Amino acid sequence: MSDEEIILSELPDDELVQQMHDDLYDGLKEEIEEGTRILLDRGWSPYEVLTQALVEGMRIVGEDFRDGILFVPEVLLSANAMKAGMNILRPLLVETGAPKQGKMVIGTVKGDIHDIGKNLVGMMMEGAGFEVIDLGINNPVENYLDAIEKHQPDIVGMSALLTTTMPYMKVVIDTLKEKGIRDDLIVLVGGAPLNEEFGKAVGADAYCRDAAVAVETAKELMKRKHNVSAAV
Ligand code: B1M
Repeated sequence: MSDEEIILSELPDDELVQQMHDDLYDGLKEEIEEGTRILLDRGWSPYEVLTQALVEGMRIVGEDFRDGILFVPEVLLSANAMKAGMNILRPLLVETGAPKQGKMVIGTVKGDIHDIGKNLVGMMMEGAGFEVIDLGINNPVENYLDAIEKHQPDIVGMSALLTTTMPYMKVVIDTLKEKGIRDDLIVLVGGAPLNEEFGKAVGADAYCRDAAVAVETAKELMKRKHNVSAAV
């Protein structure tokens, strides 16, 4: 069957998800939007669509990017298609009416322009009741400092997807220490090349494997922060 003949709405769930992985791979924005809506109409939760159709599709793209089968222009199209799907899910993930939890400033660090994971974390944090100030990509330490001064967040989140940019997280944390504000903040870090050990080494409060872990960790550390301030 050629691509033109595939009618997404006629595919059973598993084939539709498979087709969405292919469409994400091919950077087909409209098809991803359509597939996202169909799964939602069939009763899938926004989180299931996000993880099973979109994030999994991007994982496959990542493998072929690594292996030199896909190149930057193609991956940009995939990223575009992914973002189109995320735009549909965003209001659904965000408007959960969850009680207010706290405030987070989040950004991708200097030298790094990957933002899909960071956006996802922002969305999920908003959905869990956090106010999120998104600094976007390629942030030097000054951007974090300015945002901290302006917004007085509880949490600072940093994202890095490159092994060359992840060390910059330490620059930011060391600067927070120099300014004497490190201990007022919960610092969370994340991104595909990081791990728990790296999070500890740079002095973060926690490394978050994915967006769901970021939400759980943020809630847990906020609870502890409140307990500590109540005890003093
Ligand atoms: Co780039 N890229 N890329 N890329 N890219 C990777 C990261 C890479 C692993 C691909 C590969 O080789 N397999 C590789 C890095 C290798 C390395 O460093 N060892 C790579 C490379 C090399 C590059 C370029 C250098 C390529 C080039 O120019 N030759 C270049 C660098 C540009 C730059 O930043 N200066 C580049 C460019 C690009 C595009 C622009 C084409 C595009 C980005 C588009 C965009 O983001 N708007 C892109 C993409 C899409 C990828 C891959 C394929 C997918 C990343 C992604 O969006 N994943 C990626 C391959 C991979 O990661 N496997 C790759 C989906 C997303 C949901 O997952 O971002 O991991 P992730 O986020 C997760 C968790 O990590 C965590 O939660 C998220 C959701 O669950 N998390 C956090 C992330 N941030 C968090 C922050 C937190 C908490 C949790 O704060 C509290």
